[in-house]
Amino acid sequence: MIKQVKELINKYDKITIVTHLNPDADTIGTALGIYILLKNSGKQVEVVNHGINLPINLDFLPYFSKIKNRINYDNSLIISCDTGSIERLGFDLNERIIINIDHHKSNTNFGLLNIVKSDYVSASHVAYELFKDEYTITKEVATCFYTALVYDTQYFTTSNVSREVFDTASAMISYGIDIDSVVKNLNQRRSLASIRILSSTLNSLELDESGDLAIMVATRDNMLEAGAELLDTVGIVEYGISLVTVKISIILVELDGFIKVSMRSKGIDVSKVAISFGGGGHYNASGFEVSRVTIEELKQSIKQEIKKRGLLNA
Ligand SMILES: [Mn+2]
Repeated sequence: MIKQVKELINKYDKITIVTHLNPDADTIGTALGIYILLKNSGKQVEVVNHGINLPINLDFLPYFSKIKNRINYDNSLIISCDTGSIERLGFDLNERIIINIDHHKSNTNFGLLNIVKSDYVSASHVAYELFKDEYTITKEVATCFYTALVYDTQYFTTSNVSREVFDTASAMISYGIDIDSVVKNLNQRRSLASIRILSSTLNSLELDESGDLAIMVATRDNMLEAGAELLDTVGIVEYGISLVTVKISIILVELDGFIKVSMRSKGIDVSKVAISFGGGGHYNASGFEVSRVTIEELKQSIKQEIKKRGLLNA
């Protein structure tokens, strides 16, 4: 596959690397890693995100400040990172040639070339395996890819972590990256608002009768009171799945005009639920957004969807 990717890259002088809406460390780390290795190979490259709120704790990554919120190159080759559908990029890219580098099970293969490996732990894992033999991996590239991998595996604790993942991480570390700095930046730069919203959201946790479904809610009022933005709610859903009886954990975050839902599971394919509400994701971690519905209505329809699919009957 790298031969085809390289051939396509060689046809373009300018390349635009695009990250997904509500960006996380995987989409940004993957994009910056590819940005650096292509720049070093002599290409003109830009990295873009459709929004304006980037996770600021990632500012230790090389070239983080180069990420723009508009595409400046016309007719450039597009490289999409960690994104399951073209809509999730936020830009109108329907007429563009795209290389799609991802690991989402729900990926719609919207690229001309699709390097989508749903058994890989991060998009950066896919990118590293793709580029390592044909392009130069430097310490800076490895730092970006490693950060993305550590983030998406939640410090090597997700169920898809295998010996091969540790081997890949070890290979990345061999480029001389500062692994202590990566973890400190990922794990010790929280906002106070994120702790406040964590507190009120945990208080809202409800279990169903059998204790296998946990639902939490961050209402608009909770968010305003905590001074929290969407970014501050990342990771709260994991507290639900950490409970011994829980098999599906769900958080509903009420934002301006829509509700954002994130789901986590133990051995249950929640991406099916996400897709039925117009979203997507992975087997164990998925999400979607809806508008024109109340928190209560949405809770009920999610429960119905889980019941209809028999996901908790095992
Ligand atoms: Mn990812």
